[in-house]
Amino acid sequence: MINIKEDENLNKLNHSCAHVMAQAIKHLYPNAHFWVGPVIEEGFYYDVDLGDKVITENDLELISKEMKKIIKDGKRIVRNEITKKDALEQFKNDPYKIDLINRMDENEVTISTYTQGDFTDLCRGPHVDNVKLCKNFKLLKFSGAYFKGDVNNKVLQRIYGVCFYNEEDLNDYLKELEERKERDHRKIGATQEIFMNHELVGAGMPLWLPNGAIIRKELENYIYEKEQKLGYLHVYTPCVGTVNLYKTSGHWNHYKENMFPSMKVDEEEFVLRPMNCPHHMLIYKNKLHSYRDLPIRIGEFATDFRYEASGAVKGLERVRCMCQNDAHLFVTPEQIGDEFKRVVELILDVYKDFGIKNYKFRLSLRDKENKEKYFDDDEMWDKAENKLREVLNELNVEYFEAVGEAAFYGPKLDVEVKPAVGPDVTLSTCQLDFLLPKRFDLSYIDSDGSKQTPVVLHRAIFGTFDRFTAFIIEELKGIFPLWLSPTQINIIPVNNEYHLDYALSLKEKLQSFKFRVNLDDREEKLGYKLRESVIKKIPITLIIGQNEVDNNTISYRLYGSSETINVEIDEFIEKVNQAIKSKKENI
Ligand code: TSB
Ligand code: ZN
Repeated sequence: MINIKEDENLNKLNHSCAHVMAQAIKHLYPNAHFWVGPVIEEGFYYDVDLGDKVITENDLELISKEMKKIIKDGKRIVRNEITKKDALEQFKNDPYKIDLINRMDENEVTISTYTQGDFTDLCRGPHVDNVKLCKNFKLLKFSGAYFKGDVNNKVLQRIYGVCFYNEEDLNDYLKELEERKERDHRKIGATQEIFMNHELVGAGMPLWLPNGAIIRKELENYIYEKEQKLGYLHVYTPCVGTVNLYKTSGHWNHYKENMFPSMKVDEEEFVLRPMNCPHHMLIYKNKLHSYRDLPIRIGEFATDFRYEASGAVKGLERVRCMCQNDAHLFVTPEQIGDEFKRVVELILDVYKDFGIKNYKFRLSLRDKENKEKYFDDDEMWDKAENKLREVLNELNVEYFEAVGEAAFYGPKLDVEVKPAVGPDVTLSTCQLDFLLPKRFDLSYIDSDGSKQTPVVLHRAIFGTFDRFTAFIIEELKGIFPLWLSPTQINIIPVNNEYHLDYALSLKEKLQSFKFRVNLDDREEKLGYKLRESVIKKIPITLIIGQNEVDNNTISYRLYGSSETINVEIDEFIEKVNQAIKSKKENI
């Protein structure tokens, strides 16, 4: 997908189209007042104050129609440069524009307006020469948006659109949008019964259905095995802690807005935990350690709770109750490089297994100005940031740097991926931390007998099982490989009267090998059942008729193929076993 914001020509065109939309809105709703209308990665939007009016689908159509009229009329777009005084006069009836003008310094910026026919907007530009060029546009959606993003302010109507120079590009984009909607894990999650939500449980608190639970269990087994081989020690800890625990760690000061409010039980004050680091620090501290014990890698599939705005929660991707594939690695300063490298290698290994190719490494650094979010120790930060940079360069992986994205306790490497719908999200993360070990007074005895403080690497390979599952649903378009598929084999007897007994015995036999088998014994036509097996994206469908019963064999079809293959049962079992073990897509 092209990034419209970064493409100079498309940026200009979309910006002009936003003005055309504003002009149309002004024609239809003369009392409309406009805030800002920026170009974004996938088009543009404009925030509009329409009084009490809330935009509907029908309005979108009316606005589109009016825009077409304006575009057909073909007025030129003309730039004018004006003084601040003139600007204040010209926009005196537009409170939002006055707000913008008041914040402009005439000595630093040129104040300009753009006019097309009866409509003038305060704007820096640039724009295309004529509204005619905006003809290949589409208004996409609308939502409410707080003025200046502040929940205490008025809700404005935000209308989104997109514009291309030719019809073909617009159609291609609209087709891609449709395809993305089909891939959306919320849609597949519902049709394939992977998860659900219920208002009585609450926003951002998904319930994993049996199919989803199978996928999650497989993911847990998969990563557990990898971590075990790498020397991780797995633990279980409670998903609450006292407020004092989070005061000790610093979360209470630096992470409070992401936490659920505390609750009092007897004389103690508890919080639902947003992170597991404090618990793991205490497990480390439970024993004395020598430098010879390090690295110590404490892992947990740990449930956390975070406050996410109700408008931001999204399926399994952004939730308020999540399960991290978490681990904290306690290392000596000399071991940072090697251990960090092992984590990056594990990330790459896992991504290869899942065929994940579209991702970006982001080195997330602190914002030096933001003393509230980040603890104040420049030397410690510089040391940590340089160390990560050094290892990344050594590993020769491509990455970009992002200021202000670090955790409050240290810089991190994040892996960014693009969901089917909506902005990029972080999947895996590996974070360097010199702070928490100090706050918990952790130590080890060094080779010279001195007491030293370990360094901690926080890492989550899947990120959370929730977000990872959302992501692979979209990557795989709901077509799971055999090892992950909730139902692996669907048995269809051609005729229940003659073939059901054999099908039943087959089911039992296959289940004894721990395959996940469904027997479709409904009194429906073969063609209907076969189609349904495909709709449900089941990897293997067995078709059991007289031939199979007589010869004690099976016939199967693989998802995506119409070829029917006849084999001996033992051969089939061997193939399935092999495919599951090697995590192949199918047999
Ligand atoms: C890695 N203390 C570290 C841990 O040791 C930590 O909590 N890091 S985190 O804040 O970055 O969260 C880990 C991962 O959880 C993120 O990389 C992201 O993939 C996932 N995650 C974060 N917030 C959410 C959310 N609201 N819903 C689903 N997954 C989330
Ligand atoms: Zn952590």
